[in-house]
Amino acid sequence: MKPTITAFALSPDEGKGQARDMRVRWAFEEVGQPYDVRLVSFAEMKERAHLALHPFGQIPTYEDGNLALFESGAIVFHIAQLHPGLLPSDINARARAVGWMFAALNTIEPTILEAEAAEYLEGDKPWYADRVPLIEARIRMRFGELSTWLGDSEWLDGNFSAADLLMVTVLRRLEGSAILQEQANLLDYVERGVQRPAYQRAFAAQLAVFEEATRSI
Ligand code: GTB
Repeated sequence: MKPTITAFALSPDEGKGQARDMRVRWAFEEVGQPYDVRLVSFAEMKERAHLALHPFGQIPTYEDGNLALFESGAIVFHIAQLHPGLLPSDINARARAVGWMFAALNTIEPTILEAEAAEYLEGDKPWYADRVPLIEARIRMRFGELSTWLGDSEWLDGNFSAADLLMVTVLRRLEGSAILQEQANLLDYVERGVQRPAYQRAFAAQLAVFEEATRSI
């Protein structure tokens, strides 16, 4: 039996790899684990059957046998624990990689999400123009710190790991933005990540869903 994940039936990003099933698809591709995808509409995500898998009515979810998981980070971690290739076997190196997984989702990603949420929820409010530079300064600070850590290393801590997989997908949220362009080594880091064959396969699979959905509209 293959694990099954859920993904957008019609992704708002038009299959550009921004929806979080991309992280899970990429992890599967890195370790060579085939998987099935169940596509869900926005309405279906809020129905009882999906809420039993995901309390917040979102994608992605993961089902394998009697295990159901939600949260892309937890799913990627589970895949990395089941299969070699995404976490070092040395216990200390593994702990550091897990630390960087948390850093991607808990220190870097929230600054980016704050910018997106502010634009979406407060973009028409009189205070929004004053908020933007404050939010951008926080992103710049974290990106600067991350850039200093990375230096001219290829990956965050030794070999490519689940931490890099998550960090690259997080940084990609600002692809094309001036803030990311300012950090040349972060740009190169993202590029190294997206050039990985496993990433390319995952991206193509996500894009194919959108193309198929729009062909039949
Ligand atoms: N913390 C959770 C995780 O990491 O799994 C967050 C999951 C999440 O935000 N899921 C989003 C979702 O289901 C899809 S990925 N949203 C529907 C809802 O909440 O009702 C977020 C996302 C959506 C769209 C784009 N885009 O179009 O660019 C990018 C990212």
